[in-house]
Amino acid sequence: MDSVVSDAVGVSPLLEEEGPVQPWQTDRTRAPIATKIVVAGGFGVGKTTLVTAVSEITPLQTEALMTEASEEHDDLTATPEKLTTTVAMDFGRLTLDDDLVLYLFGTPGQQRFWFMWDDLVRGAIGAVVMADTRRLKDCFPALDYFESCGMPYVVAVNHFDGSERFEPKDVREALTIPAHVPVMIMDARRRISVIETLLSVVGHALDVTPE
Ligand SMILES: Nc1nc2c(ncn2[C@@H]2O[C@H](COP(=O)(O)OP(=O)(O)O)[C@@H](O)[C@H]2O)c(=O)[nH]1
Ligand SMILES: [Mg+2]
Repeated sequence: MDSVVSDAVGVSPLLEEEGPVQPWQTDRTRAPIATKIVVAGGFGVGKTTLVTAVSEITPLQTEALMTEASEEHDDLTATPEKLTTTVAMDFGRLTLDDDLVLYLFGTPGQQRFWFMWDDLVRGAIGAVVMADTRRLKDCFPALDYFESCGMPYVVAVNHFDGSERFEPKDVREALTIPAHVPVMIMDARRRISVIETLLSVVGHALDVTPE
């Protein structure tokens, strides 16, 4: 069954043997492509904001009120107004062009939830690593993770009000991001900006995936 789906566009020899190809079998608009994209980055960088900005379903969030018990673990100096924290993950869905459905999975930022990452990234085509220029080093663990597992990723700098603006090339240098990895400046609160970022993940994943 898998081969019928994946070969529907290229018209598989298997289908020809089984009779004439029906128009619906080659009509790409009839077979939406569902892909999974992971959204990672440090605590408070804007992952939940990004998923919420584009999701057409009410994003599933597993936010919990921050308690005094998490105070010493979760650094709030850059986002003092933040009262909740993602303890498991964010989940949202975005349909583009009717035939490309993106499922977004936001990772929990805190180190104590890293044991979940291997499950969370399974089957994903790529990832967004969000960075806040005031706390660039917070995205190192995510960069290391995707580099080491070979998953295509783009770096998305989420600009917070009042933070100094940087050019993508400055961020690339500061984080030593390889030349083939896209680095973009975005705003997690703006739908268009988030869509641009997600499309660059899809494009980059297609570029780096061997035929
Ligand atoms: N000014 C500004 N605030 C943002 C932006 N993105 C997120 N925030 C705020 O920063 C805080 C942390 O964002 P959140 O999405 O919860 O971070 P997460 O821990 O990565 O999920 C929230 O209060 C957001 O409203 C942004 O682009 N600009
Ligand atoms: Mg969150």
